[in-house]
Amino acid sequence: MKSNRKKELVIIAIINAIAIAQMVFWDANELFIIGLMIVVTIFNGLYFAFYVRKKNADFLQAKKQLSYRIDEVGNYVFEKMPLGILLYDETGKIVWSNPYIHKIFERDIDNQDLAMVDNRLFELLANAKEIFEFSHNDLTYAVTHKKIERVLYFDDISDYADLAQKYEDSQATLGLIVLDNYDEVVKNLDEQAQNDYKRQITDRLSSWASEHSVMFRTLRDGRFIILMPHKILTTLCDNRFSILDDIRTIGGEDVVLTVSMGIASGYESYLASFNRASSLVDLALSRGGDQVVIKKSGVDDFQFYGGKTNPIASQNRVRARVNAGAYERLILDSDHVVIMGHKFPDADALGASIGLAKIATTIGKEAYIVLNKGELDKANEIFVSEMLTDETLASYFVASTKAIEMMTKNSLLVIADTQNRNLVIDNTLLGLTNKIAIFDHHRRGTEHIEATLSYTDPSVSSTAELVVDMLDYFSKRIDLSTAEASIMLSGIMLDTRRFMYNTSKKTYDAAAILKQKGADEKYVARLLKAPIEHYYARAHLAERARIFANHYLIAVASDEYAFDRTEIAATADDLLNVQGVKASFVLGFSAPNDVSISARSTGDINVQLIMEALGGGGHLTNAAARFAGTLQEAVKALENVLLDLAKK
Ligand SMILES: [Mn+2]
Repeated sequence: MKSNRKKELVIIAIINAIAIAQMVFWDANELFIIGLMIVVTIFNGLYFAFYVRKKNADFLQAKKQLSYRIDEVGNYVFEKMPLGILLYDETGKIVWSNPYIHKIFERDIDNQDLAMVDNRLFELLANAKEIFEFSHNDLTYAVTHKKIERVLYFDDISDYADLAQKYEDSQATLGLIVLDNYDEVVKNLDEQAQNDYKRQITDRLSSWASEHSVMFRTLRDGRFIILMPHKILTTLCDNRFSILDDIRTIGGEDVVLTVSMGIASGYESYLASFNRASSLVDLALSRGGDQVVIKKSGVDDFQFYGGKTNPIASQNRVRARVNAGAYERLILDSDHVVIMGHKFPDADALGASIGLAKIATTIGKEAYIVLNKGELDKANEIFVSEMLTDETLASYFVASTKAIEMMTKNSLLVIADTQNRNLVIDNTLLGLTNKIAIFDHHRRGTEHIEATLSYTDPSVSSTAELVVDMLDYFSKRIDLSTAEASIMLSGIMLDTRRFMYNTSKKTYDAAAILKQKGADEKYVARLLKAPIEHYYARAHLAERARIFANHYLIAVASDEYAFDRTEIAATADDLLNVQGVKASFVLGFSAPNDVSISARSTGDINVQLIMEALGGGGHLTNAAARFAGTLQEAVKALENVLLDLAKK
């Protein structure tokens, strides 16, 4: 029909054109032709007019029909489609909503206050983004909020949300369980008792696993693998891994049996999960064992559970021997050795560094210790200036800028008394060589330095003790001067608060070895002398101590004075001697917007976990954190962590 009319139009147009051409070129006097032309033209005009009218009528008809149909669709969407629409006014009153909204809230909610209908939703409107999730009666909606128009659209995404939850719940989760220090713990028991303990631990773990539908298999002696969907891990976390406490009861008072676990969830393959779980177990052990470390793929933070006992001193000297051998090989393979401690190096960092430097020079390589003399605490200034009066010792030290110049790809960088990349004196050095060795007695945090050799043991009192422990195992005899032995001894004395805390039999052995190698108490006493300001600072801080939640002592410095970290730490040590106190916390400014917090515990409370919650770290009985903010904010944050802890 349409194409027919087009043809007609074309024919008429051609006739028309011929007529006009005739009018122009033919003889204009011939009346008949002119008459014919006029008739043709009039016919044409009429035809066109009729055509346009007809077309308009068709269009209007179609349009009328379409808008009717659009209305129909609109009504259907408003009334029947699973899409909720809600309009509210500036006071938060619902002015109109479609039937689907009534279905969601199971009643007509028009003319009611949104806050009264669902306060959660009302709060979400204030805070949330343009599109947010909202759950009601077991269903989940994606709500689109048009703030300016004051309209909410509810789209039921329960199926999708269920699927997402199912996906998360079913993520493959793989864990490794190891017995901490098992061989050492049981080595003095007869074989019958040893086997008995091993069987009891395996039984306890296996029944815990089957109780939670976790697949459990023994890999080899003292190592187990567990496999479960992620949903089960959630319940284990809800129980806070009470299995750890359970295992600890097996040994009773005398034999401390503990396990550590590393659990990886959501990795792309089982192999990746297994490798991840292995490194998580290492992290758990380096933090002292008796704990669970969990890492989910795509989530930055680690989760820690347990860690309630103090690490048990390992009596086994195999590790000292193996690590001494590895250190010697690394030294021999390198051009020279550069040793670096933590920022504001204390007696332990310096003592350990000197021991490690002495080992390197005895083996036949040059060794340097990084020290920036302008960056010292008041107390350590005395220590360092006393130390530098000895010419041989003074020749070890170089500024970090100098060390950077000297560094080659074939230098061995040794890190002492820390393993945190943010705490070393100058972390540019870390990127300048591939050969790094770490000697440390702190628990490993998540910001640890990747190293070729890492000898770390949180059960050892100090890094100086760790170094002394290795002295016997080098191919050459390591002799120390009186100054060197005395500085190493003062490191042990500082970190054990003069043999009051964290000591084991090995600590006294190390002290005896140093004494034998020439350490002198008078020299040590001179090194550990404190400036008078130190006593003023401690008096000021102690005076301001107050009891919090029965067992804690919190001392907050006045915000008029800056305090050295050593002063804050020493006061926390002092305050732990107060009767009935289980943990002490001292807070003071070191620099504007930089609050230092030192925490000490008698052992009943894990201050490491408390300081970790504030972004710091340390040991069960001795930990610290730095807080960016005001003193008042830091105290508030600390109190919140303590109150949270009390709830658990
Ligand atoms: Mn130390």
